[in-house]
Amino acid sequence: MHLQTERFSDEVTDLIKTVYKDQIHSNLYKVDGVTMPEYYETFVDTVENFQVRDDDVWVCSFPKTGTTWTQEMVWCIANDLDYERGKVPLTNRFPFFDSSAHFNFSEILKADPGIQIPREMADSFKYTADSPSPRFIKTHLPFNLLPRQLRTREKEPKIIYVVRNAKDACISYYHFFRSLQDPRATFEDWCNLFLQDAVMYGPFWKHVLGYWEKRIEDNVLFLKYEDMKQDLPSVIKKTATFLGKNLTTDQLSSLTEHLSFESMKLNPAANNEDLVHLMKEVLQSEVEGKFMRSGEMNQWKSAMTQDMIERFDQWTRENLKGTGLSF
Ligand code: PPS
Repeated sequence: MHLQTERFSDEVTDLIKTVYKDQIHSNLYKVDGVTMPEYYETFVDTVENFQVRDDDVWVCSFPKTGTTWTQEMVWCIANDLDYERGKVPLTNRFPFFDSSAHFNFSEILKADPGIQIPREMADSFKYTADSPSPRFIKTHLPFNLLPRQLRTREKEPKIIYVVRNAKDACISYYHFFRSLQDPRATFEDWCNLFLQDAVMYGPFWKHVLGYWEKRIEDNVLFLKYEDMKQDLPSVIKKTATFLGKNLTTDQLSSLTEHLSFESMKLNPAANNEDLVHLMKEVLQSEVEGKFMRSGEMNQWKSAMTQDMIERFDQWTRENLKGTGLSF
């Protein structure tokens, strides 16, 4: 399959290289309007022709918008709060479909045969394809890059999208990459890249709106990180209804507790520490940083300058005008 590709200007390309130090992430381009590593080209056909199943459950999101939180919620509801089976790492129970596009693991293994790469990461597409039903699948791909059977509705699995306000998503994304990539770039450089749609999976608003437009379809549920923070039990109930499940009052309160930031941070099966450890090993980063970092809303109030806040707000207003979506 051929998708249209486009390069960034030299100025943006230089900035990208100050943020990402590894080969794959520092070579970003636009494929069908989406910022992806050139290495993604290797997988375009695999993704396009991926065999979707009607009983799959897909959690889709832009990075750092509450994906892991939503995955754990969805998995627990769909599996009748089976906390015992929930001790298996989330990356295994709920594979990250496009994770193989981030690292060339065969090259990494050639350089360092001792490195332990879990099956679900070594070839995430194959691992997902081979998983037994019902499959739970995470992806950061925007709607226009999803497998054909999803886009055309030839298959109609459940799709749950989660979004977070752009400023906090940008801050969370920065800290995550800072801990992995030890960048020369400043936070302001990162914000500039974010606003220019030059971070992986961008443009942010195109990503969000691609799924927002689909929210009216029966198989799509659209959630907000901020609603989960403000009233988690209501979001759990809404998600349970969407998944065809009924929770008792006790189950609702036990799941609310299980999904609290404090519980998830301490839960080795859901706090992604193993994943971060592996990525730091691969990227040879020694920068401190936790996946479960702050878990708060409105971090931008103290993290961004007034000028940057205004730029983000203006950009948000322009992109959301007339869409009915607001934050
Ligand atoms: S990823 O790597 O894209 O999948 O990251 P993602 O899971 O989307 O986002 C990580 C941010 O979500 C926060 N998080 C939570 N917040 C509140 N409550 C719970 N239970 C929770 N679980 C994860 C996590 O801390 C990251 O946000 P920041 O702002 O960096 O803390």
